[in-house]
Amino acid sequence: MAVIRTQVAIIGAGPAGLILCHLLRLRGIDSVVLEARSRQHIEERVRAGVLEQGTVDLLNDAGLGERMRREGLAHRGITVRFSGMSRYIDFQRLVGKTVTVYGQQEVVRDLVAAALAAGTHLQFEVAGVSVHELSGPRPVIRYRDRAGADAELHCDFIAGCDGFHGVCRASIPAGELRFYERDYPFAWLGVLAHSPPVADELIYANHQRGFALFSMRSPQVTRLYLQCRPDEDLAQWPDERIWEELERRLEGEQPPPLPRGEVFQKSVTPMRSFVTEPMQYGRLFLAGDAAHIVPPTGAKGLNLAAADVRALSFALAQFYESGSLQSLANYSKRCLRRIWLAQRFSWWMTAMLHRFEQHSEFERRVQLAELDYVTGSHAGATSLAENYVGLPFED
Ligand code: FAS
Ligand code: PHB
Repeated sequence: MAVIRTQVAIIGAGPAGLILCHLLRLRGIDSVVLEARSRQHIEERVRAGVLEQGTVDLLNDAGLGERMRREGLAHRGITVRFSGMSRYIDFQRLVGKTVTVYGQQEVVRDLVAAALAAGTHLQFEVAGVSVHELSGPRPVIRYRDRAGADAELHCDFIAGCDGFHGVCRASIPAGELRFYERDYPFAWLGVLAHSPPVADELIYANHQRGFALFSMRSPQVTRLYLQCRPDEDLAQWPDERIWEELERRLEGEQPPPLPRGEVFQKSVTPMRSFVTEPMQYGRLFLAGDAAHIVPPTGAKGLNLAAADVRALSFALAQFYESGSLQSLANYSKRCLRRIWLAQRFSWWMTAMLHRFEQHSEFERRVQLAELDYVTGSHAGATSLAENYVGLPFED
């Protein structure tokens, strides 16, 4: 049986795991990344699309931003549409920062290419991953490699970057963790289409028929979302119906024309808020979706994963430079403050922009009044803007 030794074992090659292996490499810390799926699968998986300024800076500072700078779309604000009218939130003017639209799968593609070029030990299609001796100084991971052979990975620390459905969080003994969660009574029907976007920047629409989001991946590929039921049957949504429903949710004053095109990806994403506390158990550290989930309305998922591993790479470097475990012991508390601020913002955006069946007519009017206040007042718009572009990192 193969026995591999490393300093940090990373489970999961999503944004969290891949950004972490780079940040560690830049600090001379060795890591091995174990990923259950194939390279092709993770590079084609459609997920997030908006990068905060802080995430963009992190990727650039790590030397990973060349294609992002070339192909990413810098946006200075968003449009919020409600009661048949549009209001623009100008991030640049309000808080002096922008966001970048660059698909998560593009980020992952860049990170995988850079990792392999740098000789990072990255194993795809591993199976049966299990973690052991988490409370001791040398945790062990057992797994089968892509050829089906049993193997062991011995390390100083394990980074659990294996997402919401991974093994790491589930391996922590019951009672050691507290969970905070909220499921929403709706989901997002998301499509990718070969058509120019509705507008140069994102439009978030609150409509009587439900929420809609008009985003993009490039000037030729649009990314669109519709609020739907959690158990929505995609077979009931032929392309024609999707375009019609999107048009209806744009109706009102000067509705922007909705260019149509071939829909080449369709999926339903559940809406959930979830936080695990603490994000550490012995020598196992959780990061990204393995520890927390936000509804995508605030575009925070990928950005929170990047912020977690930024903090974790600092703390691990502290250990290897000084032998002190202090910074690692603070990792969870430090990340959770940012996570709860992003949870609040994502919950608030979701509550303000979606249609709640159980809302009374009074609650519906208050929701519209909140949209009017937030988008119509300097103070309200500034609050939305500073959260959307990303709150400063606490260093
Ligand atoms: P990830 O889930 O990206 O990566 C975890 C990795 O671990 C995966 O590659 C998985 O294959 C691997 N893994 C799992 N179990 C393993 C095991 N036992 N052994 C080895 N590897 C294992 N955010 C937005 O802002 N906008 C969106 O539109 C949006 N859409 C989303 C749609 C979906 C369906 C999901 C699930 C999330 C979406 N998100 C969105 C949030 C998303 O961007 C996540 O926050 C982001 O992927 C988190 O990155 P990671 O923590 O790296 O987890
Ligand atoms: C996306 O482009 O996929 C996207 C953008 C903004 C969000 C969620 C998703 O809030």
